[in-house]
Amino acid sequence: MGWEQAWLTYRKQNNRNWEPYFGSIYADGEGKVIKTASKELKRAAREILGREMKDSGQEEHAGIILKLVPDLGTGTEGFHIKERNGQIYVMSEGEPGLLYGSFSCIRRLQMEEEFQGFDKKEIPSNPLRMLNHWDNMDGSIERGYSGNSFFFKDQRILVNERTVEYARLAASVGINGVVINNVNVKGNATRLLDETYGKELKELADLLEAYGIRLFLSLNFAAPMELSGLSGADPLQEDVREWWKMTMARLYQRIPGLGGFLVKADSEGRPGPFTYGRTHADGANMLAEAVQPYGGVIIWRCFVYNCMQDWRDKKTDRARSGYDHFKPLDGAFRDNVVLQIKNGPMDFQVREPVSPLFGAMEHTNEMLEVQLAQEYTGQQRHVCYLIPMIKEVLEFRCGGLGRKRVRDVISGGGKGQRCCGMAAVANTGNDENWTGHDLAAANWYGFGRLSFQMDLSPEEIAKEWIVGTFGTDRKVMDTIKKILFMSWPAYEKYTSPLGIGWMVNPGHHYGPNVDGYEYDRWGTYHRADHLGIGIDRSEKGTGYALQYGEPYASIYGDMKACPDELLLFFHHVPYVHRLKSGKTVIQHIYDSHFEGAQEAKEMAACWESLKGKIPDFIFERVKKRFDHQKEHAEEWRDQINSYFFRKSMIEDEKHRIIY
Ligand code: GCW
Repeated sequence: MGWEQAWLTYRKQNNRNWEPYFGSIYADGEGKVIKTASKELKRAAREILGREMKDSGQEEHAGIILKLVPDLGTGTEGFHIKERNGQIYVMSEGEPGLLYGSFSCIRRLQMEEEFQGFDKKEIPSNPLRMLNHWDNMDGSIERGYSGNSFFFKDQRILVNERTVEYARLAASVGINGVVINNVNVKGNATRLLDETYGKELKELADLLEAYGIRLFLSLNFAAPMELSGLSGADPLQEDVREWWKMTMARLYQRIPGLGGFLVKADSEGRPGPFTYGRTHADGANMLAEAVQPYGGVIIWRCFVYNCMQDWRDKKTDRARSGYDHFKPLDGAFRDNVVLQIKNGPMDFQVREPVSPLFGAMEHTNEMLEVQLAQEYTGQQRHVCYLIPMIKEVLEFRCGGLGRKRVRDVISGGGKGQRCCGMAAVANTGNDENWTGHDLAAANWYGFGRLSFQMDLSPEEIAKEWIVGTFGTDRKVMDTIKKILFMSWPAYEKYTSPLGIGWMVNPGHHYGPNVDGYEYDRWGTYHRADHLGIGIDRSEKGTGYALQYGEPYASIYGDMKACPDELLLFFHHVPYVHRLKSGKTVIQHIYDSHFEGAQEAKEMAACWESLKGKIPDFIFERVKKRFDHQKEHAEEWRDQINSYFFRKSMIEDEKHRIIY
């Protein structure tokens, strides 16, 4: 077929109890999304139970009933499933809720669970649950590790069966918005705004809409100059503002269902309001005003920093920049603007503190951005299950101990906000298995499920994903679960120690290079010398720690209170500094690198124990990646350990060989 079904791989099952339900279906209404829901249930019944579900003209004779119920209390995307006397009612106030409810029933089939007495009400935690694709129109993907784009090829938009399968997978985990093009909008991608791609975009938007997903685009702030030759893109200049209004009016006329736009401005060479001496609120509000009449949303990224900063100044610190730029603008953004904030203040390292911007802007919509594309976490050649990390971020008490968490802020905190939620940089591509590494699909699945239901635990999510993908064999379930939960800690151990990060090669960002941070022309990012390592971000240093509210400003700012795993992010310490664990920093570096590389071997061995239990071609495909990971983990171990051995000239207490 050319691609696989990931977690929607249906296996035949024989459960007589299910039969009464999956004989016929009654769908209340003719809407596009209800039709999809009914189609999906039929497909699952056919492939799992070998049954053709009939359309029933009457509610009382159907096994499954998809029913729109006003004032049900579910909202349009929530659902209520209720089994009663041999019938399953899937109910919602809106069509998308019926689709999510249907996928919930299908998950139950996959998990081999009974329906009798089943009664479940679920309301999505977040209004926006989005995937951001960094796909370029030539078909390449920025930071893509799973082949080429399935949205673009040779400057054209693709709409085909693969797109349908993508929409199914995304909708099945609750994704409701998709940005199809790279935030670095260059070349033809700027033309996504004009009529050049109007027809294809409409087709794509329609296709996605049938799965309850809205299409979003990344836009180029300098589009008025590039498309119409205006002399500038000053957000306060009348002709620029008019241009955007007119452009949006035309675009929304072509594609009324368009969700809105994602904007990267004034960052890494992208144009933005700073050129004109304007603020990011000026820039975002201009666009927000232009899309307001059509219900559009402007998602404005806070990843704004000057990569050419002169680090010799002690207070200069990239980690500070998000907060420094945006905090003063609290309250200045229009209601249909949401700020999209990366989980950490730097850039998707394996360990970072949670960005201090969360919860710091009481009067501004905020949304979380995480990166499933494993740019800094093994590029989908290493396994790295990121859901436990994302969960930690969501649970972080950004408002202070016992106070509000990141999840409360981004979900709108019960204030009925529409403009907030979660976004992930997608890890998908045209590879047959979608994500390059088969186990990386757990991150796509997990992100969707978690964004829909933040109460789910990483364990529950892992279980569902394993069963959907590989079936219910106990040994397969236990082994893959073990691998997933070892993977993030192991990756952290054999790569960068104690929160320091960035020890990768410049450009492609893969593989060990202790001094590889490309934006540091004035010395090494980690500030290691023969005595110590780490960046002083306390009050005496860059002052970054002070961007947090209490108690974090005090905890992070104090070397003794700072948690071990973030110590070098916040402090410069001697190699002989003792951690809370009792070890010295240098001994921790040695030990964790030996341990991590050993754990990579263990994970590989776990996988090998599954031979014969999962399809051969998948087994071999994943084994190859583990073979590489094992070797590469050793390379990491050796490079990091020998670098710090030579720098510090302190012997490993355990006298292991350090190359
Ligand atoms: O991490 C950096 C990546 C860039 C990316 C940028 C961003 C899309 O290396 O490739 O650009 O982040 O998030 O904008």
